[in-house]
Amino acid sequence: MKGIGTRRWIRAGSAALSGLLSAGAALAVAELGAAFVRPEAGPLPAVGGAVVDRTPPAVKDWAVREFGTDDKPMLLAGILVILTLIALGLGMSALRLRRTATAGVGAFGLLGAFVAHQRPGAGLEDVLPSLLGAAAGAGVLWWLTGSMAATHAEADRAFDRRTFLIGAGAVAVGSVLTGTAGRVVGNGKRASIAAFRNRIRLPVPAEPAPPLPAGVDLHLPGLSSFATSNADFYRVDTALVVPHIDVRNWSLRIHGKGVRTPLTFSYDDLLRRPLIERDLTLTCVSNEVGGPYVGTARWLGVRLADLLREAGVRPPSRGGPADQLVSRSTDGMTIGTPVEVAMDGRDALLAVGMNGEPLPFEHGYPARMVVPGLYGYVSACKWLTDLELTTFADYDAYWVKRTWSREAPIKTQSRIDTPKPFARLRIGTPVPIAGVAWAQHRGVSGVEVAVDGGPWQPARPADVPSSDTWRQWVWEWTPTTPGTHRIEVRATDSTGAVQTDKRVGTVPDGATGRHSVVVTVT
Ligand SMILES: Nc1nc2c(c(=O)[nH]1)N[C@H]1C(S)=C(S)[C@@H](COP(=O)(O)O)O[C@H]1N2
Ligand SMILES: [Mo]
Repeated sequence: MKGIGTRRWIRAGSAALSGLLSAGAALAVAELGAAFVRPEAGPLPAVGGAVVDRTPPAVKDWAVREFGTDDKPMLLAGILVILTLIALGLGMSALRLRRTATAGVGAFGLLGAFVAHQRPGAGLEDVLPSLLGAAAGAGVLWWLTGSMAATHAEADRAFDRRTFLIGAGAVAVGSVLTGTAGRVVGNGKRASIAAFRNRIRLPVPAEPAPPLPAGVDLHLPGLSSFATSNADFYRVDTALVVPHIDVRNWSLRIHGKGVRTPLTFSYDDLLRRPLIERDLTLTCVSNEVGGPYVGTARWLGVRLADLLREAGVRPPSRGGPADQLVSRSTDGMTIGTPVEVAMDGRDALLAVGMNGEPLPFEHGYPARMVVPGLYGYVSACKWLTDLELTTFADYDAYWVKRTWSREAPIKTQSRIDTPKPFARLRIGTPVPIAGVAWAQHRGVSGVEVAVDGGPWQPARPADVPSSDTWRQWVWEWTPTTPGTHRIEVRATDSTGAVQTDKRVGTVPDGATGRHSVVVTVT
């Protein structure tokens, strides 16, 4: 016969397991609920989204630096770890305080429901996944701990391991089935929206992109290609769940200060308008010197200025009262763009196509903004649903509330793509030093390379279709001395301004400094 001590341990372990199973059941039921309501209503995305929105900029910057695009899985993993600890705690306390612990599960459900209800675009139904989940979790905890919450002496008699294990097993199986059902329903909905997107035939552009000069791409190994494929295009956003918008229930509204005729467009309305196609380079303000958050795509879209003029909007220079255009997305992002810039004749687009297909879901389907010359956080709202004319004095957009600048034109930058850091080069063998440089809307006029702080050598810039794209460059180097060498690059924009060597961080309006690569010559 086992000693009392061992039995207590077994009961404690069973209680802890009950807590975990309760949380698992809650999440599974919530997953199923969210599949029917909307994915963002699930407690994990809702709480995660709330955490993202409240993360201090310094912490967010650290997370992006440490984990890059993996910051989101890391956040969800962090939430799951905390949830697991709470679940273990509630399970253990159910040993003595069954009612309180069960109520605790309910309280977490209420919290989840409250947070889900506060998320952008949420309706009353967004509370359902958390509430149903909490009910399931509370029920499971109450049921599994039924024979535990008594005095030790009683419980030692009442607790039957076999009965408990059968119950626990049933709960586990039920949770897996429920969670899987949720996944299946959710995936099914996304698949049907994806199938709809796949059937879209984008119209032929009224104004095709100017033909690319033959020499835009130097086709060197290790050098970023001039055109970035959708699969390779960087992604930066706050969305824990990539919005899958059904265009049949989608519209875009233009309204606000100085708008004579508020307008609303359906997806088909947009596709019926004359579309223009442009190669444009997009850059993120969070891109460190030498970083990867930059890419060039062929965008298809409506000229933003046309839509604004149709709504009766005048830029500030022509007496318009609004100097800020705030774009809003279905996931609650707000991005503020100077009206003057949107209407100054540059190819500011309300884009529907990217590299010959409808926008990928990750890149803003069904419609997004692309404004050459401005960092993404002040110009490139994805999953767009609303354009409001207002003033910078009256309204701060999402990132501006979080210490970033109101206005952020792109700073001239250049990057060495090849050779890679710490590459081994051979003495006496010529090697191409190559990369990309960008200064959208001003254009890159020249690129220079220096070795070990020596004289600046002119690199050969590739062709470009306009001033709105990045520019490849190459400089051939024949190493003559063994050892480590530092290769540095700088670009000059078309105004004649040379890229500064002054190192500043990404906050508040973009990093400066020069990219360099250290190589070993043997
Ligand atoms: N809805 C929404 N749009 C957004 C963002 C976002 O977080 N949410 N991020 C912006 C930022 S900071 C950048 S740099 C670009 C990146 O666009 P991409 O992910 O298509 O490369 O999208 C912009 N548009
Ligand atoms: Mo960005």
